[in-house]
Amino acid sequence: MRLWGRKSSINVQKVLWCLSELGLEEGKDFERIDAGLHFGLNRTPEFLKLNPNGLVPTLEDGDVTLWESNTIMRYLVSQHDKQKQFPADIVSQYSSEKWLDWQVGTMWPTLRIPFLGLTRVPEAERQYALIYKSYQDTNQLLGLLDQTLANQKYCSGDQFHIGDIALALCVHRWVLLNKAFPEKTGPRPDLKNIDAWLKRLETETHFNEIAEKELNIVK
Ligand SMILES: N[C@@H](CCC(=O)N[C@@H](CS)C(=O)NCC(=O)O)C(=O)O
Repeated sequence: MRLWGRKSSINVQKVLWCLSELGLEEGKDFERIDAGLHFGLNRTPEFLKLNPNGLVPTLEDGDVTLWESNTIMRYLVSQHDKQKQFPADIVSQYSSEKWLDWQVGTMWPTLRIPFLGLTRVPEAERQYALIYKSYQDTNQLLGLLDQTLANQKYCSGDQFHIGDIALALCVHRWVLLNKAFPEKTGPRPDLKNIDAWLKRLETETHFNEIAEKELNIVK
C-alpha cells in the first residue's frame, strides 16, 4: 500500500491513526510519501491521475486508488481489519457512519473557517468576525456530541470506531485553536463528556502518536 500525504494534514492523520489501530506499520505494511503544502507533489500530472482534486490523503492499494479520508478509513476497515479491531454489527457500524458524515458535512465546514482563517490566511486578510462566529457555532455543534457521550463511551456505542477518529482530530484542533488564539475564537465551553472521551482516546488508542502537539501555522 502507498499513502500520499503530509503528517500535518488532519485528513492524513485520520488514515494514519486508522492504519495504526489496524496494526499496520509505515515502512513495513505501507509506504508513505510526503505530499501537500511545502512538500508539493500534489499538483503534478502523475498525482492528478491518482486524485484529480490534487489533495491528500490518497491511497493506492493494488488495483484500488482512493481519495476522501473517511472513505479510505472505511475501505481499510473492510479490507484490512483482520483482528476485528472495529465492531462490525449494524448498530455500531452505522452509528459510526452517521458521525463520519456529520464530521465531513456539518462540523468540519464550520470549524474549518477559524482553522484555515487563523493558521493559513495571512494576518492582514483574516476575517475576524467570521472566525469568531464560526468558532462559537462549532461550540454549539460539539454540544451535540457531548450529549451523546454522556450515555456511552464512544460516538457509536461502548466500543471505539472510525467515527471517533474523524471527530477526535477535529475536537483536538478546536482545543488547540482556542489555546493559541483565545481572543479570536472567543470562549470555549467546558464539555465534560468530550474531555473524558479525549482522555480515554489518549490512553486506550493510538491518538497520541498521531495528533499534533501544537498547531502548524503557515505564515
Ligand atoms: N474531503 C477531503 C479533503 C482533503 C483535503 O482538503 N486535504 C487537504 C489537507 S487536510 C489538502 O490536500 N490540501 C492541499 C495541500 O496540503 O497542499 C478528505 O477528507 O480527504
